[in-house]
Formats: sequence, C-alpha cells, structure tokens
Amino acid sequence: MKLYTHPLSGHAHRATAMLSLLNVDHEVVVVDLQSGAHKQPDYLNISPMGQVPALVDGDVVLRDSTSILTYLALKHDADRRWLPADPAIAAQVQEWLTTSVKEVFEGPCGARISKFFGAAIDYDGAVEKTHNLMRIMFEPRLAHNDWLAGDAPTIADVANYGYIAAVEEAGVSLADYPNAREWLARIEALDGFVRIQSVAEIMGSSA
Ligand SMILES: N[C@@H](CCC(=O)N[C@@H](CS)C(=O)NCC(=O)O)C(=O)O
Repeated sequence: MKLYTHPLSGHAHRATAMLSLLNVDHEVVVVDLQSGAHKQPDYLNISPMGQVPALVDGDVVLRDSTSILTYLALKHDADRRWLPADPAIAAQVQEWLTTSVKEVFEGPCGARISKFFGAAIDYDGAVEKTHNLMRIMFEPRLAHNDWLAGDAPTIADVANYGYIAAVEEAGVSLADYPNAREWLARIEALDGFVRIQSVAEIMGSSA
C-alpha cells in the first residue's frame, strides 16, 4: 500500500499515525506541494481535487483522510478496537469524525494555514472558532471521559488530534483547556503513535 503525503499536512498526519498504530507495512510517497505536484495529471488520477493524503492499496484508491482511517481500522484491526461495531459507539465515532472535517478544519486548521501558509482565511475568526470548539465540545466531553467516543481510543481521537496538538504553534493557547491537554498527552503515549511535527521542526526557524 502507498500513502501519498506531505509532512506539513495535518490531514495526512491522521493516516500516518493510524498506519503506525496498526503497524501496517506501507510505502511513503511525499507529494511536493510547493512545486504543484499535487495538481499534475498523474496525481489528479489518484486524488481529483489534488490533495493529500491519498492511499492506494491495490484497486482501492482513497482520497480522504477520514475514509483512510475507516479503511485501515476495518482492514487491519480484527478486534474492531479502533472502530467499534457497537452501534452507539460507532455513531459517536462518526460524530467526532465529522467534527474533525468541519469544526476542526475551520478552527485549528484554519488558524494554522492562515498563519503559516498565507491561506485566505480570517485568522481571528479561526482563533475564535477554535476557542468555541474547545469550550463547547472538547472540554465537556473530556471532563468525564478519557477518549472522544466510548471508553477506549478510536479513529475519532486520531482524526481530531493533529490540528489541535499543533494549534499553540499557530498562536492559540490551550491553557484554559486542561482536559484537552491531558487527552493530547494520552494519545501521544499510545504504543506506536507518532506525534505531529511542528512547522518549525519541518521548515526550520524560517517558519
Ligand atoms: N478532505 C480531505 C482534505 C485534505 C486537505 O485539505 N489536504 C490539504 C493539505 S492539509 C491539501 O492537500 N491541500 C492542497 C489543495 O487543496 O490544493 C481529507 O480529509 O483528506
């Protein structure tokens, strides 16, 4: 299986972390976003919107980070720990996957790509959305639960981790969210987990 990725992508980090947690053999293909390789015909055949991550496993071609999490969990975790079969927990997982692609994308991810990559996004608006998200969704859930869905780690935790773990570098303090900070540390302590790298680590002090 091949993972098409880029080290600066929090979306791609989801796939990288899951492959590592499940110890799945794979080849890494870094797509050169800076030179526009993601918009070239070869790559558009894999990901029509020209985005990372993408996963190719034989005839299976996936162009979305949360679909990659679902695929890996169903294919490589026979015990269904990462995507439980229990209807209520599976539905909770889906709720948090949706949170990762909507509110986390608009809040923490928006702050990161506005600050570091010049995206045409209102930075202050993204910061405000991040605080609302932490205050309304994450802190209450994590006050009485160690994990986002059910009582064990799932793909919901993996999907939501990256952009929140990286948000302080983007200028949004998590000081007021102790439950979320403890949750981030619990995820980072999971056997096989790889934490998200900071922009400064990847790009050097010019970031
Ligand atoms: N729905 C996609 C979104 C992925 C995404 O936005 N990837 C960004 C990098 S973090 C990208 O490739 N952007 C380049 C572009 O859209 O042109 C997913 O969840 O995988």
